[in-house]
Formats: sequence, structure tokens, C-alpha cells
Amino acid sequence: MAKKAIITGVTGQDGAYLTELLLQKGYEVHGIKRRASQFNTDRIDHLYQDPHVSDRNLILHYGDLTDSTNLVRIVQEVQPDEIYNLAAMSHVKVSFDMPEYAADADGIGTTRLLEAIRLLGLSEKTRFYQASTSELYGLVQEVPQSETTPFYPRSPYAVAKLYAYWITVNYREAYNMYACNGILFNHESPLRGETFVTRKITRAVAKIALGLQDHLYLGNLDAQRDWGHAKDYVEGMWRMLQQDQADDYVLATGITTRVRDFVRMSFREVGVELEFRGEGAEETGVISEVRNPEFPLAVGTTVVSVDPRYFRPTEVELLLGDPTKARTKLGWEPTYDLASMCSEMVRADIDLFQRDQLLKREGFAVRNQFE
Ligand code: NDP
Ligand code: GDR
Repeated sequence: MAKKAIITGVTGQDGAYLTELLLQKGYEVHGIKRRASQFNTDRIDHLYQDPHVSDRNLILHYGDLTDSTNLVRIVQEVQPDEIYNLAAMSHVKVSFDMPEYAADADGIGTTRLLEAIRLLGLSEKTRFYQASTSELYGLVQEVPQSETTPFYPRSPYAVAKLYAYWITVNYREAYNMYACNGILFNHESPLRGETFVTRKITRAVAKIALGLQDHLYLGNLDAQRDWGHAKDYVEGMWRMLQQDQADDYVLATGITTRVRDFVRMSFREVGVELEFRGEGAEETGVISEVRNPEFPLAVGTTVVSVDPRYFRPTEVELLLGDPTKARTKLGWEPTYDLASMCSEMVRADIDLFQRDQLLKREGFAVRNQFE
């Protein structure tokens, strides 16, 4: 019998990579997606199976982490061996605008799932993965950060995730459930949401190189993040649920990089050197060398500026993870380095916008009905 897994947040970046991984491993995957007024399954459309096919191994259910009866019904119907709770309002800056919703979906949503497992008598059968985060470390207490570093969350998102972290530990201890926290540092990919900083940068670099945009506005260029690749990190999630004992693990690369340096690295992918001038809100990025004549860019052009609207009321300045426990106990190692991931992301965004340009040139661009 194939193992059955439920993935909440199946339409997100990690949900898509994890679905691919579990299908390769022979699982029957049940994804929970939200109802939206337009299709929201872009990231998993290549895996989609028609509901009329009899032996499907990817089944999507409508659901929401804020609706407990719906979650209970799905868990009862599926009787899963594993649940991966990836669904969340995952944007740190947006959580300052929607603190109550972040608490409900990211915090209480986790309890709703754990309760579904418990009430349905599945505590011994169903293993549970909680998408915990390096944002829990927040204000720097210790560097590098490991499973024993104290938490100090700095956003409504992180506070909600702190609750979710501890309720997962509590259900493990109180009901002997196999429930794990993966404390994952930032992980990115060409599927990363467009408003997270790496993807915002790689999209802008692609558009600037193709002459489709002339400027990129960013917030705190000094922030340091330990960036890995989502494909590596979903492998770590799966490994956490295959052990003899449930436990909590950090997944990280052990290398940290400033936002400013990721901007430089991304521009280098299109043959452009960037020089940063000025300080704080006055800082700008100016083109100092153009090595690739393919793109219409000129030395001396200012292409990056700071816009304080992207600053956060309380910021997490430095994240640097220590993945020793995952390496020794799970045999987990990241396979991507930042340079190769950055290159993959910039290339993917160039392809994306070149395809758009081609469609427009050939008259196939999709028009909206009001044009
Ligand atoms: P995304 O933002 O790409 O995906 C989030 C997913 O959650 C989407 O499928 C989204 O649906 C869904 N979702 C949001 N709100 C609800 C809700 N109320 N009910 C049901 N589904 C909901 O995040 P990632 O894939 O990057 O991250 C996955 C998880 O890991 C998140 O919990 C995130 O907080 C956490 N995390 C991420 C890290 C990272 O660097 N990527 C690092 C550490 C933790 P829709 O598509 O409809 O919006
Ligand atoms: P983060 O990711 O907050 O770490 O949360 P994000 O990419 O949004 O920010 C990283 C750092 O870059 C700085 N920054 C900007 N960020 C955004 N989004 N837009 C900007 O214009 C910009 N300019 C500078 C930020 O201030 C920050 O310091 C991500 C999410 O995936 C969470 O769900 C997850 O838990 C953590 O990573 C680990």
C-alpha cells in the first residue's frame, strides 16, 4: 500500500517541491488548496491529474487552516500516514498589516490540525511536520543559531509561528504524537513568491536587462540571510518524518549573505557590475561596468534605490544557521550553493519575460476583456 500524505499549502513554493518529491517516492498525495476566484495551482499544474482518472495519486481538496471542521473532514477521509503543515500567511512584512489573521492561520491553524489527528484517534498512525522558521530567533541572541538558541520573535508572523512551534512540542509530549518542527532558514527557488526579496531582485534584474523596467526599489540592504534552495529543504522535511523518534531540526546552509550582495550577484548574471553609493535611505546602486552587449544597459545608470516603505517596524538583522544536527542525525546536506541558485533564478526569470515578449511581438499576448 502506498503511503498517504496530506500537504497543507500545496500551492506554495515548498508545497510544489514536496509534492513532486513525495510522488517520486510513490506516495498518494492529498493537497489542501484554498478556494480562489482564479486558478491558483500554477506551481503544481504539471502534476495535476484529472479527477476522472481512476488511479490518481495526487488529489486536491478545498480547505483552509482557519476552518477546523473542514480539516477534520479531510483528515478523516484520507487517514494519512503523514501531514506536512506548510500552509501559512508567510510574508513577514504583510503580517504587520494582518496580525490577527497571521495568528489565526499560522498559530491556531496548527492546533486545528493537531486536534484533528488526536480527536480522530490517529495519534499513533499519523506523523506531523510543522513548518517552523528561523524567524523565531528574531533579535540576535546567539550566532550561529541552532536548536538550542533562545527564541525572540520580531513580527506577528514570527509570534504566531512561535505558538505553532510550542503547540507541536506540547502535542508530542502530552499525547506521544510523532510531531516535528523543521526550523528552516530562508529557502528560495524560481518558484519563490514574487514579493520575497530574492525573487523580487531576480525578476527586476531580468526585466531591467530586457529593457522592461528601469528601477528596483528595496528596503533594508544590510539584512543578512542564510539562503538555501527549496528543493534541498523539502528533502529534509521528509527525512524528519522517517526517523525512529520525533525531534526538531534546523535546516540551513551555514553561510549568510547581505541583501546588497545578493543584488550584486544577480546583476553579475546579466554581465553587469553594480557599485553601491551613499548610506541608509539615500543608498543607490549604480552600473559601473557592462560586460554583455546583448542587454541595453549603460554605465553610470542608477538602477537600485532604497524605499523606506519596505522597512519593517522591527527587523531581523542577522540569520545564520547551524545545521549540524540535521547533518549528523538525518544525513541531510544542501546540494545547491547560493551562486548556483541565484543563477538558476535569474535565468528562469529571463526566460519567463522573454516568452512574454515573444508572445506580445507575435500578437498572442492575452488581452483582458476591458481593453
Ligand atoms: P508560500 O507563501 O509560497 O506558500 C504558502 C501556502 O500556504 C500557499 O499554498 C497558500 O495558499 C497557503 N495558505 C496561506 N494561508 C492559508 C490558509 N489560511 N489556509 C490554507 N492554506 C493557506 O510559502 P513557502 O512555500 O515559502 O513556505 C511554506 C511554509 O514554510 C510556510 O508555512 C512558511 O511560513 C514556512 N517557512 C518558509 C520558509 C522559506 O524560506 N520559504 C522558511 C521557513 C519557514 P495560496 O497559494 O492560496 O496563497
Ligand atoms: P523573510 O524574507 O522576511 O526573511 O521571511 P524576505 O525575502 O521577505 O526578506 C528578507 C530580508 O530582506 C529584506 N528586504 C526586503 N524584503 C522584501 N520582501 N522586500 C524588499 O523590498 C526588501 N528589501 C530588503 C527584509 O527586510 C528582510 O530582512 C522569509 C519568509 O519565507 C518566511 O515565511 C520565512 O519564515 C522566513 O523567510 C525564514
